[in-house]
Amino acid sequence: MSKTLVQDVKKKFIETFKTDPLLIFSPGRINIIGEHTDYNDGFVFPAAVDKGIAAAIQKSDSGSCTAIALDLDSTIEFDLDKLKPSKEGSWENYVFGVVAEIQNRNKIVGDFNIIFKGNIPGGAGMSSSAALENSVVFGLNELFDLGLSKQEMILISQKAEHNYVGVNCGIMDQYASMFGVKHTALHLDCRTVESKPYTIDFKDYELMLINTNVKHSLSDSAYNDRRSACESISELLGIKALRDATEADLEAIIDKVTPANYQKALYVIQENARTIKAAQAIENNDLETLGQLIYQSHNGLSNQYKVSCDELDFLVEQAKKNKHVLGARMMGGGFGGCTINLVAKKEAKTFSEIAAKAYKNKFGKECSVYFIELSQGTHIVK
Ligand code: GAF
Repeated sequence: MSKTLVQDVKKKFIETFKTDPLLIFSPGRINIIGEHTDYNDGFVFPAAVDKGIAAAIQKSDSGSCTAIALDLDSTIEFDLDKLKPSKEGSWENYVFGVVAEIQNRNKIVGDFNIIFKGNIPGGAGMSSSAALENSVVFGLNELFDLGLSKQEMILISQKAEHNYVGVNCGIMDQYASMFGVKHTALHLDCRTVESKPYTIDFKDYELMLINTNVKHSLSDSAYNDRRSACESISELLGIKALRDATEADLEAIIDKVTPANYQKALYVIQENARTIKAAQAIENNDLETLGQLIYQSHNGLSNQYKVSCDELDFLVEQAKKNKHVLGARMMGGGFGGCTINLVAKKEAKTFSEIAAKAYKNKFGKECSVYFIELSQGTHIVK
């Protein structure tokens, strides 16, 4: 958690609203493996990180609500009884969406003021959206005594994303951000929405992110398209979700699906199996196998699921050339954002410098490197 972020929102809140706020920190996440499996009822392997969103929140007696995004220097005022989605891409949709979903559950939220500030780089694929949603729902639950469980809160955050932001996301990001545990990754079954915690201590190795600093347009619609493709194939197979399919099941309907969609469904089935194997590899301290699974995941994401981009592929190729990197892949929804690298601690800095130089030569722009700590989920800061 960043103390500075929390202090900044607190100071601004007291200056602006002349009262002490409740302080929340809500983290972003990484994902070791299991990409685009969550909305197929499959397995994922995320962890909350030390980067996130700090929120200061308190009841308002002014007759309306105010939300301030400090990073963006943007303020909005709104009435709770007139909520509707704002322009596509507006940050306030995360706030409006959460409030609207709470109201849909017949819970009463009163007027409130909220100020945010975050340090998750936008478009990095580290779930700044889920962090923001969770900070709002967590703060409102506390402030208005709504009696929502964490499980209910993450479903509210997810629905806000579907109905107000327009991304039909799975549950991974909201879950990891809410339930994160220090030094731990969560092997999450997205069907039961229950996870098994794995203490992550890779001894001489660590996880390092490299951000391409690109976010290609159309990523949201491409995401929704892929989800729809998976759902229509499940329907054809007569199953609830692709988690229930085998490669043989898919083979049996090969004539009924386009080659592109066939590959996408095959990717999901294989990625789900890899995510289960990855948990086993971590249990056995078998980092070589974990690394291979991570490389295979990228291969599938790039060539079968088609959610990578030149910049991500290039960074994974850089990793493959370096014997100190056991595995690397794109992380998150795709079309930009970060690669996650399993790299020898002693060599991580050197590798990142070599990769950054090559990246600059190739694309004429900088990438950014993050060493991350696995951290606690959304919580109140005293
Ligand atoms: C995004 C979504 F929000 C998640 O639900 C998940 O599908 C991920 O992309 C891909 O694994 O972060």
